[in-house]
Amino acid sequence: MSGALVERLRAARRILLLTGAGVSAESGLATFRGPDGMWEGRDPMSLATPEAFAEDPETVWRFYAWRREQAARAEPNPAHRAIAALQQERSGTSLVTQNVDGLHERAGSPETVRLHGSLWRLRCTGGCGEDEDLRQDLGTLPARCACGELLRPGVVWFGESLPQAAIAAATAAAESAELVIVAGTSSVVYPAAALPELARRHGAYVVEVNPEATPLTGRVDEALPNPAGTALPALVRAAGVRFEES
Ligand code: BJW
Ligand code: ZN
Repeated sequence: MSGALVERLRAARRILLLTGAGVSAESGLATFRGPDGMWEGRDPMSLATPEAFAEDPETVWRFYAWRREQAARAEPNPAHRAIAALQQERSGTSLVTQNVDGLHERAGSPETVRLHGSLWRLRCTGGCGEDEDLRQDLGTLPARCACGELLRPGVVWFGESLPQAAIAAATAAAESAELVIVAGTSSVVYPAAALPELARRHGAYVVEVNPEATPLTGRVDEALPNPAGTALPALVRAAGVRFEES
């Protein structure tokens, strides 16, 4: 961690945290593009599409039921908790996540901009507009809406638009941030991957937290090649926020 970064952490009024699946890796959740990212021998990328759902909704529903079970069993880790502590302490902090697992919320993050939706939401594939919290057991999969059409997970698949309000909030946060911390993302999925670049053009100091190099690594002000569960608590403490690991 450079002196310039410590300085920014102390002084920045607007900080943007952009997170991806790697932030939940230390909670035991598989990332998408890692070697452990398979489900029943299939690449999760091949299931996260509207085409896969149209072709075989039951398989896609089973995949998301499995993902929800994994997420429900997982606990937030020090990375999630450090981010929540920073948000609580410094009101100008924004959290924008690509994750759908709900662990930021469970760690106590007061506000989370969810770019790719949530495992804990449902939407109707028909035109009835149903969009609800998932509360009870869905019973037989694929689940059906009261209107008779199929329900689908409330997540964003490839080729689909991101929620308008989320993309607007993320863009505004990127344009006004003095410091951006990008943690646990491979930075290959757009438009999320364009946010650090946008912030940098608007003058932000951009830091990446990832043990592996990504397409973003060469274009940041500082790359910290450490796991998020170690790096984020250290960054938050360097910002002057008291944070206890447990
Ligand atoms: C650790 C760690 C530890 C591990 N600590 N780190 C411009 C250019 C090219 C293509 C496009 C473009 N604009 C749009 C597109 C098309 C497409 C896209 O981006 N394609 C590229 C892949 C080529 N984008 C879209 O379709 C988006 N929609 C859209 O743009 O609509 C308009 C439009 C459509 C078509 C054309 C043009 C415009 C929608 C994207 C939706 C993504 N959905 C998913 C599934 C969500 C539901 C679910 O969860 O199942 O979102 S895909 C998947 O990838 C998921 C993730 O949120 C997302 C990002 O993954 P993430 O979080 O980065 O995870 P990994 O696994 O990739 O990386 C983990 C990282 O952690 C690794 O780097 C590790 O090293 C690291 N790590 N341990 C810190 N302890
Ligand atoms: Zn419906």
